[in-house]
Amino acid sequence: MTMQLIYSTASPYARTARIVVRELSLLNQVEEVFQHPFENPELLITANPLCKVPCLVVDGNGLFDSQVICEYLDSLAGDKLFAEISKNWQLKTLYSLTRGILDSCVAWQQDKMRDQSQRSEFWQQRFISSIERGLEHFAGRLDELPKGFSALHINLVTALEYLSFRHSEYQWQQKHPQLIDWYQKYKSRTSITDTAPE
Ligand SMILES: N[C@@H](CCC(=O)N[C@@H](CS)C(=O)NCC(=O)O)C(=O)O
Repeated sequence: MTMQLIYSTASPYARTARIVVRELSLLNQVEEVFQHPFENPELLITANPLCKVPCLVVDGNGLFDSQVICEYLDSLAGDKLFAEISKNWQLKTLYSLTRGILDSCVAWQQDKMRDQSQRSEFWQQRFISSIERGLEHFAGRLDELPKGFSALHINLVTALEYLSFRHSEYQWQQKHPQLIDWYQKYKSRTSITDTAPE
């Protein structure tokens, strides 16, 4: 069975799905199709009425959003990346926190894309504060994360690299030095280097 994963290179959500594909050695079953959502491509709109990436097309049906795609792919490969998370409410909550941090990072970027006069200092500060508190929460709990490389690790590495990519002025290494050693352990994995945002 060949599935199509519709993605854009800048999307951190799409990146998590692409990392999962590589971690689970599913590249031979998943064809990655680049589409820019702002161009409203037919393939994407047909598969996902929200016209957002990522979207996985399986037997003509769209699967979304990124969490659903990642969990679906993991189920095909024998439940590796979510195994510990799905059995533990605290880990599930930490996983949700990684998604919330990604949401704030993307919302902040969307605000930056507006004309200067339409940007909101209020909302930017709220996004930045939630990112800051979220990463501090992790900085104090690194020993509570799943032992192996998991879906939670994937989201957190993706969030840190998205900050470097879109919000370098945030200087996450300076703000959260406890996360640097943790990040160094994972940043050279092929799944990570292969999917770096452009
Ligand atoms: N909750 C969704 C968010 C997906 C999302 O917002 N993707 C963005 C790219 S980062 C997108 O496609 N935006 C297009 C739009 O909002 O029209 C997920 O986890 O997949």
